[in-house]
Amino acid sequence: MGIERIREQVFCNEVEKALTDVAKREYNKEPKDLTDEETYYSLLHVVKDLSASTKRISGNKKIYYISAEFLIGKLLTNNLINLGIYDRVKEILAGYGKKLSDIEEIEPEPSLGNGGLGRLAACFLDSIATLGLPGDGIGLNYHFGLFRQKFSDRLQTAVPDKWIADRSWLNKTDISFEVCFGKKKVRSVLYDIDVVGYEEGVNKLHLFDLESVDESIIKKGITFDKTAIDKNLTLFLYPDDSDEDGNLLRIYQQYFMVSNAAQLILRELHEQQIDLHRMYDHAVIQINDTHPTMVIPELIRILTEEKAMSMDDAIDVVSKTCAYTNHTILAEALEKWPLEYLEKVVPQLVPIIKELDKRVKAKYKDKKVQIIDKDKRVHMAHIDIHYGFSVNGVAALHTQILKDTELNHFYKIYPEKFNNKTNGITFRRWLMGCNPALAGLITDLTGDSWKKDASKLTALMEFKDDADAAAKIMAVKQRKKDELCAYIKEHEGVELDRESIFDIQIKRMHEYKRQQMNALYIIHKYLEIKAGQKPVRPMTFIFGAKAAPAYVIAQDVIHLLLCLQELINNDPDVKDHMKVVMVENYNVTYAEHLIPACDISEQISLASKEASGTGNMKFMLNGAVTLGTMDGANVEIHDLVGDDNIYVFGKDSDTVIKLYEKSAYVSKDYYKKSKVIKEAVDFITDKKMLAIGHKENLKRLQDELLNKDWFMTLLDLEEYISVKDKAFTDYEDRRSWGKKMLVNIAQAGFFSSDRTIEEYNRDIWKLS
Ligand code: 26V
Repeated sequence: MGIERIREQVFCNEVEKALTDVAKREYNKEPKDLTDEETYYSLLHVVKDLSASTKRISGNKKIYYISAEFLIGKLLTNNLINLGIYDRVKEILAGYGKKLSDIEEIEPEPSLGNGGLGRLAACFLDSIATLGLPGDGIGLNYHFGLFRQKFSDRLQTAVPDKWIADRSWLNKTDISFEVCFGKKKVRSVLYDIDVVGYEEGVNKLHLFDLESVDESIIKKGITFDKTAIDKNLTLFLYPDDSDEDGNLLRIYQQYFMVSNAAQLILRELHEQQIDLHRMYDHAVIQINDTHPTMVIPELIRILTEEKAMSMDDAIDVVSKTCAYTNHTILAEALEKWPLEYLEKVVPQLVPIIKELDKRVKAKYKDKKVQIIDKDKRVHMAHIDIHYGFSVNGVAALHTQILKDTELNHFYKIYPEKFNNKTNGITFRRWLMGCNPALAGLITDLTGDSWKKDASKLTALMEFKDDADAAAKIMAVKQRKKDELCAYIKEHEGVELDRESIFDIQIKRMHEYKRQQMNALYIIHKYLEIKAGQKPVRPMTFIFGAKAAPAYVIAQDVIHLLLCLQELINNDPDVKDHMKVVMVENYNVTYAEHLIPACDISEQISLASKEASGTGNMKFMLNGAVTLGTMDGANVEIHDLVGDDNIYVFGKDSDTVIKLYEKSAYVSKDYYKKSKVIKEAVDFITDKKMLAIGHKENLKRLQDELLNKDWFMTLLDLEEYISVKDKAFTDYEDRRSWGKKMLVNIAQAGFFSSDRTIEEYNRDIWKLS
């Protein structure tokens, strides 16, 4: 028996003993007599103890990943896998007549993120620890996170999501800092969550909370007094910012996050007696989108005001410590705070920001690179680019667009700062965790070296003409589809056809992602079936998405989908040929059930708008075939799998960018030209729809498509319909479809976040 195996056995015996001890102490029961809930809390206890006794990763230099979001998902399974005891715990529980999957259900999901940006941060923490790199996340401990979505009257409503239970993965520390907003002072309390690397040591996710936070100020839904800063700061992620108080609250939250981050980092450097003039040799700060940007002026402020450093030196040191990642080119998401707001919230930073701006203006005449513009708005990304040493985009195409257009003025000044880091996903959660059957099959076919080196997945390519291997992959898919049918029946009350094609679009609800285009396809199919044209095989369309509460059109698209669900699933002529289901409160846990069961992965954003996408990678890894535009990382997926193993459609990014430049897109023209488009768009307000839904919402959405359609839905609709029809037809050639699935899985290794983090470390962080 190898040393590793012996260690594992000792560890496993310890686990069983520890579980017995906890059950006795906490519940005065034998483990076999515990309820599922008691079993979960006992396991939580045991796993927390185990990770606390695992070595803390350390080194000469450390990465601090500051992010407003960490969408970590449930942690029990993940931690069991990474501690190397998942199978053993499953066995132990089976011995007590329990299923680990039932125990997993008990865990509340922390809702500390909104979408791809937050989930990426969580994957990165997993990979940083797995690679044994010293690196901690720093963010906020939102008590209610992002809202919980409920459907009522086919509309989205938002309610608080209380994810923190008495016992959770959070460990309260004795670290606490004072944070000043001008003369107003509040105190923080730090909570940590252990981040366990796969068969490695642990790092930390540091989540700061407000000491005086008060949950009782929440009124109806998710409303509360936005001005009660000393009570509300860490209640919600992305509180409504449709008014001034909401905007100010966002700035309060951001400063609270970075002031705490700066104090924590300086405290750790002080403990190691580091000369702050060489801070960059020991610390690197990755700024995840612009939300943490104020860490730059805040560090400069502390170094000059409290550490007696000269302004020149402080700017130099901080600029060599901070690196920025851009995650979007959408104008509305690029933060520009009115100087007046910053004066109200953080007056102490304003002189520093003005100084940074003055230096830029003295050096560069180009107005596009100013920090403070003529309307006195502070461009947060511009601070990052001038006063950080690295600027990266998150997929090859995205970085190219930043260089060529969006940030071209900066690229001309600092070409050496720009670099690409194509996103990735952790295979521990998105394959081993959510699809153990597929992980096992890959190991049976190729060995398990892919677990430590995902590029080894290409060994599967040897089986690309092996009918037996393809059949096994398809059998796993069918098993996951069966499981999903049961899950959706339980959670949504909708019965799905296990033999239909599962076509899935799950992501934030946004016009640029074009869920509305998918809806128009569904209408088109519905009309075809009503006219007697039946599909060869039934089709199932699944959606999951939350819409920002103040984003009206996004709410309308949800309404449209829920109306279609009602209409189609109850129409006797149609329901045996197609089903629509929009799942409620889509989150990481739901994704873990949906992704392994997917046949066709919908990645249909308007080219140039989706920075990368990471769901596309998760689907590919689980053997779904992509139907997508040449946008974000879809471009790289296409390069890897080739034309035969992906369905591509739509205008490319150059064409789209030119259409915007010339204001040349007129949606009405497409509507008038095409019968198919006209029929689908008209149907949104058909009397059948109005009998189910609200005229106000449906009409508003239809008018938007006809008169504005900013994200060019109708531009690509006809091609989308024909390419999607082709994919559905090809699906019937089961042998060749199995091969497509296999090639997708085999080529997915590039999208491991371990690869992404190795590149961040090699090019940006340079941790020794
Ligand atoms: C902006 C806003 C503005 C309005 C309120 C809610 C909200 C929430 C987040 C953001 C930032 C959007 C940035 C973002 O999430 N980008 C996504 O980052 C992923 C990881 O890099 C990437 O895969 C997605 O393509 C990109 O959309």
